[in-house]
Amino acid sequence: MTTSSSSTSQRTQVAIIGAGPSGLLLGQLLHRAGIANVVIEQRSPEYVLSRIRAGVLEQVTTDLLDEAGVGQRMHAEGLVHDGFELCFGGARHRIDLHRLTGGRTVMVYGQTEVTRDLMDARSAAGLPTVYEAEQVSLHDITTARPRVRYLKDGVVHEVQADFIAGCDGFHGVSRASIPADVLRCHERVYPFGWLGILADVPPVSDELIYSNHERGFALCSMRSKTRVRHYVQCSLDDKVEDWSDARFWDELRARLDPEAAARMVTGPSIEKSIAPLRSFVAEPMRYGQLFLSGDAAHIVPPTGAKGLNLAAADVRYLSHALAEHYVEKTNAGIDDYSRKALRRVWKAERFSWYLTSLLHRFPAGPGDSGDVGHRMQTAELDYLVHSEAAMTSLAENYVGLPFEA
Ligand code: RFL
Ligand code: PHB
Repeated sequence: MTTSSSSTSQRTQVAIIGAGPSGLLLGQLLHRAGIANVVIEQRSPEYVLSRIRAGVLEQVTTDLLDEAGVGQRMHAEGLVHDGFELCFGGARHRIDLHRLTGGRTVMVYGQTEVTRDLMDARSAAGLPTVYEAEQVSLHDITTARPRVRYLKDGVVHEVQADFIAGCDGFHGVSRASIPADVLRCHERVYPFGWLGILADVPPVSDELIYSNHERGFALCSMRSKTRVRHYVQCSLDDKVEDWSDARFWDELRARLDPEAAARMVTGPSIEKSIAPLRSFVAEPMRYGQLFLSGDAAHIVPPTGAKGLNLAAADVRYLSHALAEHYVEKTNAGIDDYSRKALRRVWKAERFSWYLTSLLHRFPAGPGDSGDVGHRMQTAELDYLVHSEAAMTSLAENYVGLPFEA
């Protein structure tokens, strides 16, 4: 590194923007393949770890965390789930993931823990990570020597790289650095949000419960046998302050079947937040030497538990493609990255949209009368839980589709 009083310059192979799960996992996989990388993050590590998000990992994601050498605590503390329950019409119906998919399961292990494990591995390996980087900007993206510039402690720093990985989430700078006439964005914003709480009480059931109720969607999830993560569909106008803990628990109880409602243990929330729901895809996922991964390129509504898993899938394709570039000296993988990643992205978008449409209360459409939307959902749910074919389709999407060779 060369240093002057007001600027520094550093050289690496891959500059990674963002220290969320995409950026940290990519950094770890590249490191294991012998590829130098620097991670540049605008927030502090504490802030990154304070965001409560995903809870369900597909088997392909847990396999990738193992490949990155960070799966140990997840296997010790995570909960393997063989199925989940759909609740409607006052009763619960089990989807047996294990039986329907020839033995596949999902892992309940919080995104916060995944991120912590990746941060620990990164610092143990002594890999460079810049936190609290301000004014991050991308330069010369379409040349062979792209650069990332940022400000830290009043000093301008520059990282010169072969490639830039844009892993900086939906509001990041990477996608915004691609010219508008190159990028095609597809978006649907749903007319409701999810209010989520975290509480140290035992789960309602051993497995997750997804509930379709006239009052709105509800989800009972968990982080461990002593910590729950619950959600209720709420209005986009609602504020967290409108929802006392008592109001939340009453609303959740009202949206469950009588048996689950009776078993629910309540307690003070330790986190409460509202998330809007959207489907979003930006195409292509490559521009020059810049590759987008994770929420920087796409957002799914959380109903299908696909966001983090999709981010991990992008990172898998990108890490393998970059390893091919450096080790086998072929660009075939990086040239095919966007097409391959988007094929999987759109399938996860479809599944997440489908489950969102099936389980939430929607405002009546212009030609609707009576309660057509809710009746259609109930009929579809009734069909689903009595059709082996329909349940198999749901299960194989939920556990995660296989990767393209
Ligand atoms: P992240 O996690 O947003 O991380 C991006 C990082 O980039 C930083 N950043 C910048 N850094 C430098 N310069 C800039 N200009 C920057 N701008 C931003 C940010 O500070 C941040 O640290 O994106 P990433 O890594 O792609 O990971 C994506 C996942 O976080 C997301 O898809 C999931 O959380 C979605 N999700 C779920 N996914 C699942 O697979 N299973 C689930 O069960 C699940 N549940 C959920 C979810 C998301 C939720 N919310 C809050 C939308 C439940 C909820 C409620
Ligand atoms: C969660 O535990 O946060 C969670 C679980 C399943 C989902 C979404 C979120 O579909």
